Amino acid sequence: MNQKYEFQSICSQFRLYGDFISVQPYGNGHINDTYQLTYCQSGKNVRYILQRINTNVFRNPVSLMDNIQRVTDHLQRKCTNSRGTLTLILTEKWKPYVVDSAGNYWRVYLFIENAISYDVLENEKQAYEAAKVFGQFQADLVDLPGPRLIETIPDFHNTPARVAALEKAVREDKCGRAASVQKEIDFVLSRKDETGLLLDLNRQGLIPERITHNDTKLNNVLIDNATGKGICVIDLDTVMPGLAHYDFGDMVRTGTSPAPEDEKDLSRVTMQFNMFEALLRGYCASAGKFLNDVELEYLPFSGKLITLEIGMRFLTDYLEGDIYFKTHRDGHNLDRCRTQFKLVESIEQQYDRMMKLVEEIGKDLKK
Ligand code: ADP
Ligand code: GN1
Ligand code: MG
Repeated sequence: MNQKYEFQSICSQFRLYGDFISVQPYGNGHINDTYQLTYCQSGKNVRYILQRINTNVFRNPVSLMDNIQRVTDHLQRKCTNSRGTLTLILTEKWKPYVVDSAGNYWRVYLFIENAISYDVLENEKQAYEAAKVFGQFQADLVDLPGPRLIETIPDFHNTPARVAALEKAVREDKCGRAASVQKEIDFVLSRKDETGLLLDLNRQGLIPERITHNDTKLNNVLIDNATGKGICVIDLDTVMPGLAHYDFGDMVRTGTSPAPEDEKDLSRVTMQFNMFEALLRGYCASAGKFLNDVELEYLPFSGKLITLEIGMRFLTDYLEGDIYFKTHRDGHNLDRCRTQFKLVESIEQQYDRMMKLVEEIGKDLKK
């Protein structure tokens, strides 16, 4: 492996014991650089996750790590087993991160063994389990003590602001790509009026601010290999104040289609109702106890909104020259955008049925 970073020097500053064995790139995240780190401890190989925080995206890594430390400490106090939450490894100086000589920020977590994260879910049980764990995550953070968490990315789910960013990218058209994606631009503009709906409800006091994960892509939850149970929420960089809908919406975006996020064959992209139902039931099994009636009513809408929002972020990045999300081929962001918009259409087609289901579940919750 190309030793781009001074791994041994970085790792030596964390409280990691035994002999350093190896470090290898790991996972499919679009933002941070993730590595699997192996140490030999008393003859046994032990794995860790080492991550370089993307500071182009997270401009204040010190506050971000403070958020994560507060959240993981709080979750650990509630958790009965060591695999139920991420565990940070601190440095020799008891800090949760190391800054290397080039100014990169690094952190280390215990590796959660015998569990897997899925880019595409295989069945309803996985959907139910993953959604239940994300709902429990929100429930566990309801009583987080101390000041409001820092917004690690301000306006992260402010959809109207995301539309404005797209419009700016279209005006500037830095890469001369706008004309070729007029259809996708129009797709967003024709739905622009709906994009402020959740923020309006929040301003009217109908849906409250909560502590939310904000990046509940289904590969950000680990599922136990043996039992199939959802065990741990990972990727905590965007845990901050938000609306419950941001989390449920992203579950619908990433958990209902049988095709991957960057599928080129759009005929494969569809919102599978059975998967939506499993997500909704799983989420309500844990979050049902604190959601109010309006929050519940707008869960189907959140699926549509967040899918549209992430689609427009991919489109914006395509227009700006692929500078935000990691890409692995030409047109990758555009492919991702198109799958999102296809999914939005599929959600729109099944919307009445989704609303009926949420109504039914709402009645059951009250029994
Ligand atoms: P990104 O922000 O780039 O998405 P993540 O924190 O989600 O990075 O990590 C990328 C991948 O690494 C995850 O999808 C998961 O497969 C794996 N991973 C992350 N943390 C752990 C952990 N503590 N134990 C096991 N696997 C992990
Ligand atoms: C990024 O970090 P990762 O890969 O889990 C992004 C999310 C997007 C997602 C799209 C901080 O998530 O907002 O929904 O890609 N994270 C950030 O796949 O921008
Ligand atoms: Mg991730």
